[in-house]
Amino acid sequence: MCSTRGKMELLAAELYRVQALKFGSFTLKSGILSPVYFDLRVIVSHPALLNQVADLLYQTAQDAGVQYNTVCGVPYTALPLATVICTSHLIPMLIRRKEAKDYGTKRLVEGAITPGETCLIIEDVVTSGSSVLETAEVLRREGLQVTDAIVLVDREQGGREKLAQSGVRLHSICTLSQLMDVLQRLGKVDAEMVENVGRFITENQVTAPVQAPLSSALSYSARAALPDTHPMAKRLLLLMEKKESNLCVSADVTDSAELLRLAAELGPSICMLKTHVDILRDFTPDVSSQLRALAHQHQFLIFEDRKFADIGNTVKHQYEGGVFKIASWADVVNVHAVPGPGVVQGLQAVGEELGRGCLVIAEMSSKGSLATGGYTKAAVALAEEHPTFVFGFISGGKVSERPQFLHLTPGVQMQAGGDALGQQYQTPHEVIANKNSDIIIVGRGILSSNKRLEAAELYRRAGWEAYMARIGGGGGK
Ligand code: S5P
Repeated sequence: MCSTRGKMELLAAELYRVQALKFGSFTLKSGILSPVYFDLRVIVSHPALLNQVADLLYQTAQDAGVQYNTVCGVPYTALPLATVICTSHLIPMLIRRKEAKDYGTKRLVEGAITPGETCLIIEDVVTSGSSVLETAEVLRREGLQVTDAIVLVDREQGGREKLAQSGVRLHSICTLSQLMDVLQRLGKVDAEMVENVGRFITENQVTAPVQAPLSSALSYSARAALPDTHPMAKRLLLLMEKKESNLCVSADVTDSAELLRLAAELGPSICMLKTHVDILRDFTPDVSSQLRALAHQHQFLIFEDRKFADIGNTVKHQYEGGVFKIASWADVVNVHAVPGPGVVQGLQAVGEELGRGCLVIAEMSSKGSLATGGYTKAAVALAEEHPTFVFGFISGGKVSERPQFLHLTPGVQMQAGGDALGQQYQTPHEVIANKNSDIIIVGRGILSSNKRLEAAELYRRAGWEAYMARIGGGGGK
């Protein structure tokens, strides 16, 4: 909000004098005709004003109690502002490259990045919030947290709400209406212009303020940043963004050495490895510890597809003990909803304190599956009732609008079809772009190839491109 009246008047008068804001009739980037136009690029030619704006931005962050480790300006206008803030207050800065589209070879962010740290975004003017959001996404992909953005002017056209929906709080030195009031007081604009601008703001809202976006339109990293996202979902969403992979390989092999070879070879391409540990003919505890080491090395999660389906007391033992001691090495397990809440509660009693996560089977890919309609609804309700342990679903597509939940879909191959035992396949595009699921689970589509890595990369790219198409981003790697 506006700082003290005197400071605000000084700022408004200076911005007006250097023509950083102009009145008339201007065609904006979007094609809309606007009675007011900001061009903050000119302030680099006015060092005292540059300092003044930087100081107010810093003060706005202080007043709002924002905690951060680094600062990044939205390129290019806010770069000098971020620089002044950082040099004046000895804060490490990050620079976002705008031109490096080639993700594979060029760094998108320059400066020392410590994943987990919080980066504050600085911007000159916010209209729809999309420029701030783009920068936030790039930073989040590097493992940074982005919780707040500070802006000189909020044009009040819906950007604040849009950013809030993506987990970014917007703080402004002033809003366009406040700026207009000050300029009217100073005699720079008349009442008619103030009214004109007011009408323009009301008639040009870029997003309906209260309408939440569909969860499928949000990026993985934005969903990771939501307040109630389960820590396991958050980890998974962030590593998906980082590796540009929404591929889970279903490692349905019967030989332990082959399982480990698969994990080592495909590890860099996947976000998750799904196991059926009870089909291994030669399982030893050493296999699970080697698998964990590979998961750590290549940054993927381990999902034991055990499909627990008994009373709470029994599944607790099945999860914790027996030969496999699943809870000790699997990040994620899944349950059938058929026994009711007890099955989740039994697993949760073991898994929650180990930081594990669970998926509820809401639908199945096999022909004639009974998990449809009312059963699927009940499975979704079961998940919603246990948000500290359950973070998503096994399903054919999106079954819940809650953006914190992840959807994982098995029965995926490049061509739709099926096998002789009732399995039914959908394509990666169908699953991710049309059915709004989040992760493709692929078994034989990759395993039956004699070039498994190439096949996995094919699926990774197809899954990622479908995701980019869904959220409206560019191409993949
Ligand atoms: O509904 C389901 C649920 C699961 S977890 N349908 C499935 O096929 N699965 C599992 O996904 C199945 O147990 C197998 O491990 C994998 C699919 O393998 P694919 O070879 O057919 O891709």
